[in-house]
Amino acid sequence: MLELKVLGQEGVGGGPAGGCTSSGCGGSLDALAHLPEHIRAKVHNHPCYSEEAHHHYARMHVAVAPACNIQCHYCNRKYDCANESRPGVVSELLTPDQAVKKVMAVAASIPQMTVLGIAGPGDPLANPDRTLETFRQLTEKAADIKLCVSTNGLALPDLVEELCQHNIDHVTITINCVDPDVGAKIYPWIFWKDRRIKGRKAAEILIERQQRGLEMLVGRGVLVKVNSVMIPGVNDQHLEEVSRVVKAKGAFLHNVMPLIAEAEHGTFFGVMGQRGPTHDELQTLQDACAGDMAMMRHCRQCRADAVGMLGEDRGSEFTLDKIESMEIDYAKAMEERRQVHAAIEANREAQRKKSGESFVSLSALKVRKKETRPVLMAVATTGGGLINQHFGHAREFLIYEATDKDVRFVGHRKVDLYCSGGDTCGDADTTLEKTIRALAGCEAVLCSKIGYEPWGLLEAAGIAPNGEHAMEPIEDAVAAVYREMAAEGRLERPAPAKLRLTA
Ligand code: CLF
Ligand code: SF4
Repeated sequence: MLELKVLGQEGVGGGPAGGCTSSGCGGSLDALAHLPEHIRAKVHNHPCYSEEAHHHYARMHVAVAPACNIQCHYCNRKYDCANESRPGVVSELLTPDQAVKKVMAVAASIPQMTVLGIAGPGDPLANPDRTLETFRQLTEKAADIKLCVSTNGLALPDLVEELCQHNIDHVTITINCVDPDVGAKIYPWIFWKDRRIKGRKAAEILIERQQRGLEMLVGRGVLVKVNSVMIPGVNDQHLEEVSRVVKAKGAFLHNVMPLIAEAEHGTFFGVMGQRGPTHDELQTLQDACAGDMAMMRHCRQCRADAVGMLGEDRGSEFTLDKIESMEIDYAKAMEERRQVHAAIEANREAQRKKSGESFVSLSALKVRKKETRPVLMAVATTGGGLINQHFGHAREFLIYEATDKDVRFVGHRKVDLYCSGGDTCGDADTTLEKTIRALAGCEAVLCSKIGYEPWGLLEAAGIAPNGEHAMEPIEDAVAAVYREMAAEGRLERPAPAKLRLTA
C-alpha cells in the first residue's frame, strides 16, 4: 500500500510520525531521535539547530565584534560578516555592557527568545575580549539563555577552552573548502601570528585551523554547525566533499547558504560579476549533501544585530536609546519566560500528537505510484507551525515539497510586501508580479486569506491559491492539498514547463 506520511511534527523519542523534514532540514526532532537526551535538550528550542523549533522560538544577535582576521572575496569589511549575515547590512556596534543590557531587555519583551548569538559584524573570535566578556556577563545574569557563536575558525583552536568555560553549547564554523586550491580562490589573505599571509598558504593554514577547531569542539561535546557559502564555479562541486569531511569529524549540521554578490556591495565577487546560485542549484546541492549529513535549509542569513523569529527583525524596538530607559526585573521576566516556554511546548506536543495520526493512504485514491511526482508548495506563516498569514502580508514564503512518501521543508523565498492592509490586495501590481515570479516552481500557495486580484493572477500563472487550511499545521495542510491533487489526477501529468524552477 502506498502511504503518504506527514513528517512535520515529530515526537521526541522517535516513532514513525513526525519530524519536520526527516531528510530535509536535519534539525527536526525526528532526525534527532537517535541522539542522546542531553543533546536533544540542547537543540529542542534552538531555532537554527532545529527546523521545527524555528517556528516557535526566536534568536537575537549582538554586534560586539568589529575586527576580522581574514579576508573573504564576498566581504568588503564595511558590512557585517557575510559568513552569517546577508551582505550589504551594517549593524550598530555595541560594547559588551550595552549588549548585555539589550539582551536582557529583549528577553523580557520577547519571551520566545531562547538564544543569544554573536556573529559579527567582524569575526567574534578575532575580538575575543569583547565576545567573551559578553558571554561571561550573560552566563551570570541570564542563565536561561543559550549562548551561540559563529566564526571563520582561524582563532578557534586557541579559544576552545575559554568558550567551554562560558558554557557555549553551539558554535558555527564557516568552512567553504577543505582543499587549499579552492580556498585560494575565496580567501586572498589571512592575518596570523602578526603576519599577513596570502594565496594557497593562507588557505592551507585556515583550513587546518578550522578542522582542528572542529575536532576540539566535538571532543568537548559542543554542537558544531558548519556554514558554507555556495559559490558557483568556485566551490559548488567541492561542497559535497566538505559535507563528508565535516560529518566524519562530528559536525552536527551543515548549512549551505547561497552567495549573494552585488556590485553595489563593493566586494571582489560582486565587482567581478560572480553570480550566486539559483533556488534550483541550491536545493540540488543541499539534497546531494543531505545524503551524507543533516542539512539546514531554514537559514535566513541574519544580520549581526538581528532580533526576533528567523526571518523577522525587531531590532528597531531595541535601539540603545530605547533600552536605556527600560527597567528590567529579570527574575520576574524569567518566570514569565518559563510559562511561555511551557505553553509553546504544550502546543508542540499537541501538534505532534495530531500529526502522529495523519497517515494518509494514496491507495484509497486509486493513484499508482508511478503516476505521482513531487510537488512544491509555498506557505504563508507568521510562525507556530501553522498556516496563519494573509498572502498579501507575507514577506517570505516557506517552500515545502510533497511526495507520495512525505512532506519536507526545502527552503524559503523572500518577497516584497505589497499589501499593507485591507482585503483587496490589488494596489501594487509590479510587486505582486515579482512575488509570483519568486514563487516559480510552486504549484500551490497556502495562506490564511487572499485577495481577489492576487487570486486571479496566481491562477493565471498556474499556481493554485488555497485559503482552505487556515490555522492548520503546515505539513498536514500540504499533505491534504497533495492528496487533493492526486485525487483530481493532477499528479499524473508533469508539472507545466513554466512552473519548473527558473535559472
Ligand atoms: Fe545566530 Fe547563527 Fe547562533 Fe543561529 S543565526 S549565531 S546559529 S543564533 Fe541561524 Fe541566522 Fe542562519 Fe545563523 S538563521 S544566519 S544559522
Ligand atoms: Fe568578512 Fe566575515 Fe570573511 Fe571576515 S570572516 S572577511 S568579516 S565575511
